[in-house]
Amino acid sequence: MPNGRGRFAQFAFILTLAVFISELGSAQSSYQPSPENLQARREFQDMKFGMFIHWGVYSVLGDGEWVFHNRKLKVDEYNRLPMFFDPEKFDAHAWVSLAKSAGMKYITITSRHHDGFAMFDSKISDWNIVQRTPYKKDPLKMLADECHRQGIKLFFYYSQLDWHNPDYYPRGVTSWDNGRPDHGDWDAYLDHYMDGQLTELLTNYGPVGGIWFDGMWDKPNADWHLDKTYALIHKLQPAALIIPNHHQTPRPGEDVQTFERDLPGQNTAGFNTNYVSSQLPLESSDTLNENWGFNIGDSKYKSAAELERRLVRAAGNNSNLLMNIGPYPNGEIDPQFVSRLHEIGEWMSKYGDSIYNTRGGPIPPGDWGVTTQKENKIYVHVLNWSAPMLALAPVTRKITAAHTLPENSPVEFTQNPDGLILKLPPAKENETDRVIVLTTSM
Ligand code: H79
Repeated sequence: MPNGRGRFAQFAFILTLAVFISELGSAQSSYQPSPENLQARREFQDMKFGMFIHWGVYSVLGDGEWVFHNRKLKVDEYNRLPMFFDPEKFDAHAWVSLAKSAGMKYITITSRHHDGFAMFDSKISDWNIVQRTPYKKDPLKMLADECHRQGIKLFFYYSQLDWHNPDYYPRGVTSWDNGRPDHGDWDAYLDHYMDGQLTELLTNYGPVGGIWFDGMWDKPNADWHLDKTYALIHKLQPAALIIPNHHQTPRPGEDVQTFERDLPGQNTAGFNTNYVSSQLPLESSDTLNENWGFNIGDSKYKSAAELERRLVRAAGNNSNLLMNIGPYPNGEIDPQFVSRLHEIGEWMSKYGDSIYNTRGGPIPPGDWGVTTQKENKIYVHVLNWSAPMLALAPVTRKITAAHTLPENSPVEFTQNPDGLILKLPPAKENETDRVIVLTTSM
C-alpha cells in the first residue's frame, strides 16, 4: 500500500499521462483551416441562399431518389435505368439563370446519390452518365462552366453511402439483398473509388465551392478514413468547404455545419443534433415541395411567402438556406418551382439588403420574428406579430434611427436598459416580413 506521498506521486503521474494522451489526441486531429478556407467560409455565410438540386437516373421513375431502396430492386434491375436517362432539354444556362433570378448565390448538385451513379465523367468506374446513358455527356461540366460564367458558386453533393458498389462492405443500416456478393473491399471503396472520384471532381471542374457529404449515417461506427479524405480535398482545393450531413457534432477538417430540414439546433426531423457550432458557418436544407428527387405524385409546393419566411428565419439564426428542387428526367424544371423562384427573386430584390452579407442579429429569435445585422445596421424582421407595439430584449448598441424597408419611412422607437420598443407600421396585405432597419452609433 503506497503512503500519502507515494499516492500523490502516483496520482500526479496518471494526471500527467492523461493530459499527455489527450494532447496527443488533439494534436493528431488538429486542423488549421488555411487563409483561403477561412475566406471561403465568410463568403459562404455572406451568400445566405443556395439552390439544392437532386437529379439522377432515379428521376426517370418519378418516385424520389430512394426508389432503388424503397422498391427493394436488384442491382441488375436498377442497371436498366440509365438506358432511359436522356435529358435532351437539359440547359445549364437556364438552370444557373433560374438560381440567379431567385437571388440564390450558389448551387449544390448531386454528383452521385446513394445509388452510386456518377452524374459526371468518371474514369474510376463505368457506372456513370457518360458510359451508361444515351445522353453520353457530362452535365456537371456544363453546369460548372456556366456557374463560372455567371458568378455562381458550385458545390458537389457526394453520397458516401453506396447501394450499388460491391466494395461498400460490410453494408449499413439501409442495406437489403439486392444481389451483391457477401464480401467486398472497404478500403478499396474509400481509397480508390471515393477518393478517386473526389479527386476527379476537384480537378476537372475548375474552382469548386465544396463537397456536401451525405450517407455516413448508414455506417456510423465504420472507419471512413475521414482525415485522409478531408486532407485530400483541402490539398486539391484549399478554399473548397467540407459540408458533412452526418447529423453529428462537427469534427476537425469540417468547414460548415449543415442541418437537414431543420433550423440549426431545432431537431424537429428527429435525426439532427441539437449542438450548434459557434465557430462554423451554418446551413439549413429543405425541399420546395416534399421530395428531394423528382416525384410525380408530389404537388405539395410551399408558397413563395412561406419560402421567404424560411430564408429570413434561417438568416436570423445565423444560417444559410439551401432550398431544393428535383428537375424532371428530361432536364426541364417544374414550372411550379420556376414561378415560385421568380417570385422569391422579386421579393429579394426589395428585401435582400436585410439578408445578404448579414449575420444573426443581437436579439434572440422568437415566434414573433428574428433579427439580422451587418455593419451599423440591425434588421428587425417581424414575421408573426399583429399588435402595433413590439417590445424586444435590450440591445447594447445605441440606436440612432429606425426606418422601414424598403420605403425608408421613419419608425418611432424607445430604447432603454430594459428593452427596445418599436411602434410598427400596419401590416400590408399578404406581407411576408415587415422589416425595420435600426441604425446604431457603431
Ligand atoms: O439527399 C437527400 C435525401 O435522400 C438524404 N439526404 C437528403 C439531403 C436522406 N437520406 N435519408 N434521409 C434523408 C432521412 C432518412 C434517414 C433514415 Fe436513418 C435512414 C432513417 C433511417 C435510415 C439515419 C440513419 C437516420 C436514422 C438512421
